[in-house]
Amino acid sequence: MQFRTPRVSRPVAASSARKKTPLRQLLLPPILLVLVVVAWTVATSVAWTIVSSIAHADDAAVAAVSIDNFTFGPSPLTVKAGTTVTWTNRDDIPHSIVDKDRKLFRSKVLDTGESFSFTFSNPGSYDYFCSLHPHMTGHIVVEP
Ligand SMILES: [Cu+2]
Repeated sequence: MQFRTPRVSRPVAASSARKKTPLRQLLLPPILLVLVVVAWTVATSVAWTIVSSIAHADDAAVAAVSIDNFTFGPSPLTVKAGTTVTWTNRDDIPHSIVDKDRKLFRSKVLDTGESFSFTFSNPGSYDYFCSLHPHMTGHIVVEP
């Protein structure tokens, strides 16, 4: 009986208060840790998805052809459907780019340093030439 009275009146409140504090201290950090780890995982995966999709889009979407010394290069050039090909005249005389059938694309006469772009939407095999120097020819293969 002498033990019970002190236990119930004072130490219970003290011990329950003592118990609550360590419990919070023990439980909260793991929860915060889990939240931080989850947030970090989501953030990094979202960032990685964005970065890789941008890198992929850059890889697939554009290709370049240089016109130099009466030559298109690289030729043949193989690209994926949807790629935009840009021809740049690096020769010191004017050139142009026209598809063989004269139906798909036709640039204006490009002076030195000027460019012309065309997006190849459909898979196929495309011959083109320079209308000023018809012996200048190039070839592009568009894959699905
Ligand atoms: Cu030419």
